[in-house]
Amino acid sequence: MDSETYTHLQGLDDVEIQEWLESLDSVLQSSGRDVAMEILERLRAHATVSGVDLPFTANTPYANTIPASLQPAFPGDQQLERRIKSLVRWNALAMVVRANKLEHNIGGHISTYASAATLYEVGFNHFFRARSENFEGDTIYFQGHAAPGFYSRAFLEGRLSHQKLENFRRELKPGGGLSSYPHPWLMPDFWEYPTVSMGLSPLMAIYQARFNRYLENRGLKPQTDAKVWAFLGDGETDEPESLGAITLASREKLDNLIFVVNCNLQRLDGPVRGNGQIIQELESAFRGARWNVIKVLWGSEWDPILAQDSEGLLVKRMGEMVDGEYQKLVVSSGEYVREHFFGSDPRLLKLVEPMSDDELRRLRLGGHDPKKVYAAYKAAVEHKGSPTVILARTIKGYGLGEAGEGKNVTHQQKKLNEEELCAFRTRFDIPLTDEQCHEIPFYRPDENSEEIRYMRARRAELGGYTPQRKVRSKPINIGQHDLFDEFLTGSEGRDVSTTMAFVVMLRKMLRDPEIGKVVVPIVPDEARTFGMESLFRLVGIYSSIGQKYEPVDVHTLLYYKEAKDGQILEEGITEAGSMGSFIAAGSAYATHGINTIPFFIFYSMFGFQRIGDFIWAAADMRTRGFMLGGTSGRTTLAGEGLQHQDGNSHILALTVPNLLAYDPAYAYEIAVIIEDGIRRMYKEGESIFYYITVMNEPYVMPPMPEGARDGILKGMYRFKSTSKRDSKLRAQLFGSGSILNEVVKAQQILEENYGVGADVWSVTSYKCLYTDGNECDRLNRLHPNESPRVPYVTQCLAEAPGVLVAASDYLKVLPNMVSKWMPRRLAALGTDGFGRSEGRASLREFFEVDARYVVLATLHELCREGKIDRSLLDKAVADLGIDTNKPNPVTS
Ligand SMILES: Cc1ncc(C[n+]2csc(CCOP(=O)(O)OP(=O)(O)O)c2C)c(N)n1
Ligand SMILES: [Mg+2]
Repeated sequence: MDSETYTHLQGLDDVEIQEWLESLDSVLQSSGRDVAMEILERLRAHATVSGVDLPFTANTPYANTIPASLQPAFPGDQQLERRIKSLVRWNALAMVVRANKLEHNIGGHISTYASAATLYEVGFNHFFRARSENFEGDTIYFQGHAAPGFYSRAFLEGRLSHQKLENFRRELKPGGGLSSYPHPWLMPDFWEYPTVSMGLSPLMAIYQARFNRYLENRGLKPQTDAKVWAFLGDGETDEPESLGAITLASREKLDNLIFVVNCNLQRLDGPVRGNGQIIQELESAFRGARWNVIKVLWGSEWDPILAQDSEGLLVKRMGEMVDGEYQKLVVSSGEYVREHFFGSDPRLLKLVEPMSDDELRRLRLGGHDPKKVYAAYKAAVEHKGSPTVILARTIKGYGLGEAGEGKNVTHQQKKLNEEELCAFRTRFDIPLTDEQCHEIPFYRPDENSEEIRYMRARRAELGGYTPQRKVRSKPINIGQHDLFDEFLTGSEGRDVSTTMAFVVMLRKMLRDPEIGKVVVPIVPDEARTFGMESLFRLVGIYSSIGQKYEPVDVHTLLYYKEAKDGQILEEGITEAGSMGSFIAAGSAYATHGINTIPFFIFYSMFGFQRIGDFIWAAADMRTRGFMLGGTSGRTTLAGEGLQHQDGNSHILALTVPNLLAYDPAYAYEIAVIIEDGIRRMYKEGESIFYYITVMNEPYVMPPMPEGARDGILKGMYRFKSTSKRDSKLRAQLFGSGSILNEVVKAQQILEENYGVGADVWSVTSYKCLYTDGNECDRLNRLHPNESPRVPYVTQCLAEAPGVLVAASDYLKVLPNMVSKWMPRRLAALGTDGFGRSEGRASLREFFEVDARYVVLATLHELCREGKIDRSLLDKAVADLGIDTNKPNPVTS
C-alpha cells in the first residue's frame, strides 16, 4: 500500500462508509436477506474482476450469528428455569466440595459445569429427546468433566439418591457411588457414551451420526429426525481427533449432527489461545469444512448497545481483543471494562455512558443467556444439508466469583471456604441460611414444588429422562445351523491363509438369512490387502448418495460398487474413524435395539498401537463385535519392515479387560471362535468383544482334531501328539498363529533326527490362559479351605512329559506370563525387537523363531536337564546351520 492510499484510507470519510451501510440496510428492509446476499456476492465478484484482491477469510465478524431481530421467542418460563438451573448448580458444586471434604484429594470439577450449565439446561428443558418405545431419541455426548451437573440434575429428577451423590467418586462404598466421568461400564443404566478422554467423543459422534444414516439407508431403522449432540470443550479441540473427521460430517451432509463447543476460552493450565481467538479459529476451521457455524457470543444485555452502534465500531472492537484480554475482563471490575474495552474509542465510551460500572460488569455472554442459546439450538435442529457447530462463549467457573471465576486455577478448584459457599448461595438464590450453607447440604425442593413439577413436565414432554442406558435388542438365535461347518474339514491340500479363510466366512455370514443383514464389515482402505474386494460387488460399499460415476472397473466381475444400501463401510485411511464406526455398530444393540455385528478388519500394527484409546472407550461402552488384525505377525508379514510388522498387538490387547484376544493358526479355529463369539455376545448378551489376528501366509488348513473345540476357546489344545510316546526324550511344544507350522516342522525334526517325542499344542489365546490362571490363583488365595482350583494350562500339562518350549510371532512375554502355571520351566521364543524388510524365512531366522530354533531350544532344555549330552547341542547347531554369533534382534 503506498503512502498516498494509506493517507486516503486514514481519512476515509465516515460518511462514505455510512452511505454504503445505509444502502445495505435499505436493501435488507425492502428486499430481504437473500437479495442482500446476492448483492454482496456480486459486489465481491465485481471487486475481483476490477483488480481488488480481497483477502481470503472464512470468518464472520466477532458477533452473534443470529441477530436479535431474528431471534425466536423463548418458549419456557425463564424465571423458573433459572431457579432449576441454580439448584443443579448448587448440588453439583456441593457434590464435589463434599467429596473432597470426606476424602482429601478425591478430585472432581466444578468450573466446567459452572460454565456450561445454561448450554445443558436449555437442552434438557427444550431439545434433548429421550429414547422411548416409539422414538429412538437423541444421542448426547456430555462433556466428561461436567459430570457433576448431570448427576445433580438426575438427583433433582428423583433418579439418583442422596446416598449416590454423597458417594460421588467413591464408587466402592456400600450402596455404590457415582463414577467420576461418563462410564457405561461402571454405570450401565445411566451413561451411554464415554467422553472423558478428550477428542474421542467428537469423532465418535460424527461416526455415530453417519451410522444412524447407514441404518436408515439400509432399511434397518426408520428414518427419523433424531439428532446427535456432542458437547465439547474449546481446549478439547486441540486434540487432533476432535477436528480430524469434520469433513466427513459435511461430505455426508449430516444435518442430524450438532456440536456445541463450550468456549470459555480456558483449558486446564490457562487460556486456550491467550494470544489469539479460539472462537474465530474454530469458526474458520468449521466453515472451511462447510459446516453451519452459529456463534453465540453476546447476551441480550448487549443487544440495545449493539443496536445503537450504527457504525459497526463495537463489533470491530469485539474482534480486536485477544482471548487473554477477554479473560482479564472477566476477573476485572466494571471500571476496568469501561476503560480497557470501551475506552479504546471515545465513540464506544459514549455508547455505554448511561450504564453504571456494575451494569457493565454484568453484561452477560451469549452462552449464559438462555434466549440466545435457545435461538441457536432451534436454528441448529432446523438446519438442513450440513452439520452445525455452535460456538458458545462462556466463563469458566461462572458464578464462583472469588473462588475461581475466570481464573487460571479454576479448572482444579474443588474446595470452597464458608464465605465462598455463601456467596455462591446468594448469587444463585439457593434457599439456605448461612449455617445450613456451611454444611453444604444437597438441596432438593419438595416433590410438589414448582421447580420439580416443571422439570418433570418438561422431561415428560421430551419423552422421558436422559442420559439413560437400556439394552433394547432381542437375543439373536444362532447356533442351530451349520454356518461354519465347511471350515472344520480343512482345505484338502490347498494353500490358503487365515485371512482368506476369514473372508470366506465373512461372505458366508453376509449371505446368511439370519444374520446376513446385520453384519457390518468395516475397512480402513485395506480391503484389497486382505483379499476382500470380492465383497464390494457382493454387498456393495455404503454411500449415502449411491454411485454418481461409472467405476473404472465396471466391466470386471468385482467392480467397485458403491450403493445407498451398500453394506461395507469403506472408511478410507482412518483407523480412528473406522473405530468410530465399529463403536457405533457394536453398541447399536443398546442405543438402537439393533444387533448389528461389526467386523472391523485392519492392518494389525495400526490398531492397538495407534488407536488404543478408542479401543479402551469401546470396551467401556460395552461395544460388541470382532476386530480383526490383518497381516499380523512380526515375521509372517514379509517385506514391510519395522513400522508394519506387528509383534505387539497381543501384548497391548492384554490391557483391555473385556476383550478376548486370539492368535489362531487354522481356519477351523477362527470358525469356532467367531461362532462362539456371536453366541456369547448376541445370544447370551455378554459385554465382551473380540480381537482376532489373521495372517497372509498361505498353507494347508488341516481338519479340526476331534474334541478340540473347547480348548480352542479356552486358549490351548493338543494339536498333534507325538508318534514316539515311549521315547525317553520328551517335549511339549507350543505354537500360535502361523508360527505353529514352524513348531510342527520342529516336531518332525526332533523326532526324526534327535529321537525326541514332542507333542504340539496350538495356543490360540495366551490372554485366556493368563486370565484363567490369575483367577484360579485369586480364588485359591481367598478361599484356602476349598479344594484348590487348577488353572486350565496346568490341567492340560498335568500328564504331559518333557521339556517345554513355546514360539510365537509376538513378544516372548506372552508365553512367559503363563509359565508359572506350567509344571516345569518354559523356554519362550518370540519376536522382541524392530522388524526388518525381508522375506519370511529370513525374518524367522533373524528373530530366532523358525523350526530350527524351536529344535535348538528343545535340545537345550533337554541338555539343561541332563537328558542329552552337550556335544549333541554343538552337532545340532552345525546340522541346523545356526549362526551362534548373529546379532541380538532385540537390540539391533
Ligand atoms: C486425552 C486427554 N488429555 C488430557 C486430559 C486432562 N484434562 C482434563 S480437562 C482438561 C482441560 C479441558 O479444557 P476444555 O476442553 O477447554 O474444557 P473446559 O473444562 O474448559 O470446558 C484436560 C487437559 C483428558 N481428560 N484427556
Ligand atoms: Mg475450555
